[in-house]
Amino acid sequence: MILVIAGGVGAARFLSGLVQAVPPSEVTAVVNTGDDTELHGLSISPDIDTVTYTLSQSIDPERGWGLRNETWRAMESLARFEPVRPAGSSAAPRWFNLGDQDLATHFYRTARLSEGATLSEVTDEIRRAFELEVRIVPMSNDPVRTVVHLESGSVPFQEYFVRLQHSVPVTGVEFVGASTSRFIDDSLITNADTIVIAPSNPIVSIGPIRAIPGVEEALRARREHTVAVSPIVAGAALKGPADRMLVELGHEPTVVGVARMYAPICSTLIIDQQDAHLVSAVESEGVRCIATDTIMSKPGVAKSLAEVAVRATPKQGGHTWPA
Ligand code: FO1
Repeated sequence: MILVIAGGVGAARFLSGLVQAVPPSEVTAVVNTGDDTELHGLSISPDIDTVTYTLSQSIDPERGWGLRNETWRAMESLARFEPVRPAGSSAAPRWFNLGDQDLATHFYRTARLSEGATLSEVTDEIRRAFELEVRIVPMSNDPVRTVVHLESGSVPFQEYFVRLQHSVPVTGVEFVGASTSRFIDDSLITNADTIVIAPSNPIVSIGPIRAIPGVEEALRARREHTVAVSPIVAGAALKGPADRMLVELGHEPTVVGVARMYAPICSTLIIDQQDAHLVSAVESEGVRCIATDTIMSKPGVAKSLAEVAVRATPKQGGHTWPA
């Protein structure tokens, strides 16, 4: 079994390549829920939905979130209420857009959670509804919420990422609830033939998962079987604020900086060929380094990258690869 530690868009693209390289039934994605939020009265799990929508090829390819061929009638209709909404009310937050089809997913998840279902139960129902074989599990069934500290105060993750367009410097991040949360299933880490840290934001996508008690130790114990794919290419993130956050929080926004963050839990880091001149610098951090094409917007790269990643570990995902 191949366990992929996943955030949003980059992880979803990697997973869509991995399921072309090995049978989906051999893959489990454990997904960050620190981005989760309650808005419009609905329970929203953005990274889980991006992984689900991408693997079912329903994702809107431009946005990288939400569904393709989307309409926004419900959101447009909320505008009517803005003039009458009392100050301080969080109703009708039009800065956070929910498409009409996407609403169905949030209606279903919110209703099932309110009946007492766990997030992992609902996530599995939704993944089956989208006819996926890949197992998709939340990092925890307990609430963990990423809070971003700014000079002007602290905001929930989605307010930083969407309402503020992540255009403000970050002074810190906090994973509220992580210290009392339980990892979804320890056997996922102990039994995996290969663990892949997907090309997600090391701080706010991979960080919340590492912050769950016991996870860091469990990952250290499997370090030899763990490979990471750098989300930073030529000193920049391909999408989102990862490079700026690394700098703002005192890390080096390069593949060497990523190697330093991941060295305790992974033995191989895959970097893009644009950073091939940094292979030895990465290896001086105690991490084996492989340079290859990691720009998954090009056809076929996600699959070839996934093969390189899984085959870089001793048990190669427990998969029998064609000779
Ligand atoms: N991102 C935006 O930039 N603007 C939005 O209005 C927005 C709405 C949204 C709704 C549902 C969902 O699952 C994701 C949504 N996202 C939006 C993306 C989301 O903020 C990010 O996917 C993650 O939280 C960061 O990986």
